[in-house]
Amino acid sequence: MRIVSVVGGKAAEDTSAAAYDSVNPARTADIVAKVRLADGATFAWACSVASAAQREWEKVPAPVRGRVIASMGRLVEANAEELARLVTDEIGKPYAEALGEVREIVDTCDFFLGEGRRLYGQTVPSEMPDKSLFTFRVPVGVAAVITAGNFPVAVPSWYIVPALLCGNAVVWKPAEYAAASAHALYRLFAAAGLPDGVLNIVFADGPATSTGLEAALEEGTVQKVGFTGSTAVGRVIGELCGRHLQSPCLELGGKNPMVVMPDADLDLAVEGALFSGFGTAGQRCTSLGTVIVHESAHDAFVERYVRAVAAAKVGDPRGDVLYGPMLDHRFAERFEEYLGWLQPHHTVVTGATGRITTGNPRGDFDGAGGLFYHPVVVDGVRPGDRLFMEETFGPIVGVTTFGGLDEAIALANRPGYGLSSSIYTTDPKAAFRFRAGVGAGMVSVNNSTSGAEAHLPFGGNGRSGNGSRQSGMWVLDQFTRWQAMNWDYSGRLQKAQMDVAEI
Ligand code: UN1
Repeated sequence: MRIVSVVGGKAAEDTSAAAYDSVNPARTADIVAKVRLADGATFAWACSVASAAQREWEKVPAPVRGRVIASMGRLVEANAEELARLVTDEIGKPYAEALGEVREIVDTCDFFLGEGRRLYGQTVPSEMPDKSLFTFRVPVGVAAVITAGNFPVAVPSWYIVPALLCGNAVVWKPAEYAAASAHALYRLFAAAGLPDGVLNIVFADGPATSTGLEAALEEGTVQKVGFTGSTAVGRVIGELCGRHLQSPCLELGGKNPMVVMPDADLDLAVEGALFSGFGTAGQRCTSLGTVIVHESAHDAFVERYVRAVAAAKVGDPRGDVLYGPMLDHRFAERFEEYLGWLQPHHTVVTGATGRITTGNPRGDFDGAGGLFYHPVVVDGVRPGDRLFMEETFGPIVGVTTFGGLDEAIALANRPGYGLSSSIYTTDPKAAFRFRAGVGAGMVSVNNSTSGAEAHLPFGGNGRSGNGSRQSGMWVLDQFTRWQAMNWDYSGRLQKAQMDVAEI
């Protein structure tokens, strides 16, 4: 499969210099797509094309835009299995999870199609007689959507769907290593009746994207940036947007804690820690980072957790496995770096004593050089350790202990991220106290740190983002701006604050 950027409804064939091979991480000799990468100028040009298209798109009544969103959802649903298979082949996500990811796009469309008939403004009382005040939501303009490849179709849809519904145009820059999945979603969305130029897809590497984005911000053809990815890149994008007086939507990394209280159902906690620690090979922004377990439950928890991890199947993502390979070779290399953070005071309790192989952890997986890693559980991590403080995007989970709830909350907050968190307890007081004390944007009680639903606000604080939220009605505030209108029908000039009616 050969893939090029699509701008204004046309393949942007001849603008690219570089080529990129998107490879199946489970069998690295298989090329899923050959991608032509665009340069910065093409990215900036796409933003100007989107800008022109947006001026027409915003005139389409919101309920009609909602109908287009409905068609997008139906097309994705009708092609769900094919899209999920492609996601599995391209990034190694187990098929069942990939299908769930596609379902999340449909959920997002289901939610926003009705928003086209709401998109409410307000009537507001005036302090003066014979005067009415109103608010309207207006589209921001063009949204540049820059996304990671661990959720190559669902997470982009969290930006694209509401942005389009609100009357914006979009330039989407997906991760190169998930280009084929992104292109497939683009084609389904475009087939739903979007006018040319309203949704554009540009494949570009990091440097070309930042040059292009900077030029577009300078020219005034981008009004909102939505970015999902690492905290390091999020800082760069935040600075760039800040220089142009824009506040981006930043959805960054996490070091998501799970607190296990002494009264917790341990088997349930183990199940949650298995799924959120190792599902998607630990490559979710909501993946579990550290289990913070009460000292009285530590030994029992670790014993059961290690047993569950050892029994878990890792391998061919087309089969029934807990997780497959790393997303691509860069993630594999970075994961090996994280393993270098192991300290003498850590106890590696699974993962072949921490010896990492790039072959199948359970044998030679098809002899195809897949990027598979053993699951690793590290007991005894503590504040100050890099393994405790930093996101480690991969199949590794730390374990530490606490004595009282306040200590557990302090440990949960210590790394300074604030995306997802979880507590296992049967005591409602502990659950609510944890909710109030933890700095995370999302809190689970007796559930894992992963697996957000499409109509709740999704997002983080601190090193996990700038407080912007995706999903649900809250995202409308990202993709619209409030416009205030006052209408004076008194027939005279009434001056605010100066002509206040007396009682
Ligand atoms: C991400 O990894 O960027 O809640 C998002 C979850 C998924 C989304 C993860 N639905 O884990």
